[in-house]
Amino acid sequence: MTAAGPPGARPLDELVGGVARRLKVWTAFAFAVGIRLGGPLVLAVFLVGATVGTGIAPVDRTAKAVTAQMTGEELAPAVGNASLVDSDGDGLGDRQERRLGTDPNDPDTDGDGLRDGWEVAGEAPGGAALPDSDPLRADLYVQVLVAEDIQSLSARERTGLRRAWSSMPVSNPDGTTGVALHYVSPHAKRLDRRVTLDDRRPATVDRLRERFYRPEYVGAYGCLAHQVVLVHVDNESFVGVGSTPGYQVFADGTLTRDYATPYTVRVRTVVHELLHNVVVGSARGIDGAGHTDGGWLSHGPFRENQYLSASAERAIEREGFATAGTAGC
Ligand SMILES: [Ca+2]
Ligand SMILES: [Ca+2]
Ligand SMILES: [Ca+2]
Repeated sequence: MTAAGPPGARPLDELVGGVARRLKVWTAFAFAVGIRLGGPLVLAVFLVGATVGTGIAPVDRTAKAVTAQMTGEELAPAVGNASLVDSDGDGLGDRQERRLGTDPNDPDTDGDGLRDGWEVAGEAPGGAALPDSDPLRADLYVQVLVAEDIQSLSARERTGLRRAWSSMPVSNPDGTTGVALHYVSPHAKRLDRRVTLDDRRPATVDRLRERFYRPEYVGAYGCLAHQVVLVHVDNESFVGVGSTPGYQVFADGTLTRDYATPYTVRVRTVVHELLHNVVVGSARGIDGAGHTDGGWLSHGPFRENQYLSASAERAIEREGFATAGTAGC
């Protein structure tokens, strides 16, 4: 893990007119992280195929491999069965992909890190349900954990978080724009403990990540769902952290003020940190710490920065979510 230095931090009270916690600084930073929990997902696409039904080939085999393993009576009908060909190994046969409009040569047509076969089946290997997933539209699955003494996200905040992502100008293969954010459980899980983040050193954040991004909390969603942990941040220099790429963010859950915007400060923090999870920092217009001049990924005033910058948009459209196979998952 390498730490990205804190970019130019600006006091929150300067940004929002002198209200809120003095000296609390709006900043966030990205740090390279290797998710070590959960281990690599085994692409047992054949399970997906079994779920999806007819027309789905054994997942991780090319047509050549499939036919090579067939013998005698099995071989004859299979040779002429183009539906068995799964060129990209995503659990959907080429023929079915053409029918659905997905790319038979790209296992993740919409670049959201979820394989086409999983999205069609609505379930990932391991049993994690992916309700409302769409292989032609970016989906982001989010789990919210709330530390003791922290208010759960209100219905308005949950709607705001969804709205922030759905309004992003990211083009999808089906012609729509935006990212569909889904909560993996209807209500945030409450931790029976107070969690305080008092520094943002990678080692500290890493310890918290290992503590909470584990099956006990994230269940079958390891390497699938992005975990949002609302905690107490006892430090004047930051309000949240997010790994890049990664599946977890921490945000100061005490910042419930909304400053007359559709988003409370903590929701804006979560949007910012989740973007760090999925946007790589090397794209043009994005600095080494993963920040942009304006928009959600900037440090700017809340009111004027509720949009996705063109550079972040390009990064997502070209590369897909940075977590798609690059975070040790
Ligand atoms: Ca396929
Ligand atoms: Ca996908
Ligand atoms: Ca999708």
